[in-house]
Amino acid sequence: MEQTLVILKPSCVLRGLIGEVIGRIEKRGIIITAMKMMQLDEKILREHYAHLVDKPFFPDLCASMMATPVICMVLKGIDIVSVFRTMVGATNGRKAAPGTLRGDLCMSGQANIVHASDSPENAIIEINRFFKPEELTDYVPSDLSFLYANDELNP
Ligand code: IDP
Ligand code: MG
Repeated sequence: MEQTLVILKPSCVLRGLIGEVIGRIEKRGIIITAMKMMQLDEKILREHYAHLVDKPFFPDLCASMMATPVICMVLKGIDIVSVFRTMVGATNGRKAAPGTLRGDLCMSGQANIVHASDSPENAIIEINRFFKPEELTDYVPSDLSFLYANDELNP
């Protein structure tokens, strides 16, 4: 089953939204296979946001991502990368659709509470960037029949 890397940003931690976001993840039927609190530094952020290092807002983005420890999670599910990106919503919280995490819970293009991998290829790279192999689990609930149909589990 596919996995994705999620970071609950300092804007989520500081606003007391950790439980709300994790609650929505659980209620959707998404499996959490790894989770930890971590203080990010500039080195890991330059890798993680390599596509943004030349942007004028990069120093501010870095500072905002180092403001508090973050929560890093690995989520598992069928098509989880695209499912969770849809659940997160557009980058700018003011433009994100109602019902999405950003559309319901934030008003900013930068302090937008959640990071989620944007492709299965990047998810693998990002999981390995933020987690050591021994921190990952193969956990799946013993009975998946309440989450998915047989032909979804065994196509
Ligand atoms: P994403 O988080 O929706 O995948 P990206 O374009 O990958 O969006 O940008 C990564 C993060 O950089 C965003 O979540 C946001 O925190 C920040 N960011 C992106 N664009 C801007 C901007 O124009 N101004 C300030 N911060 C930005
Ligand atoms: Mg991105």
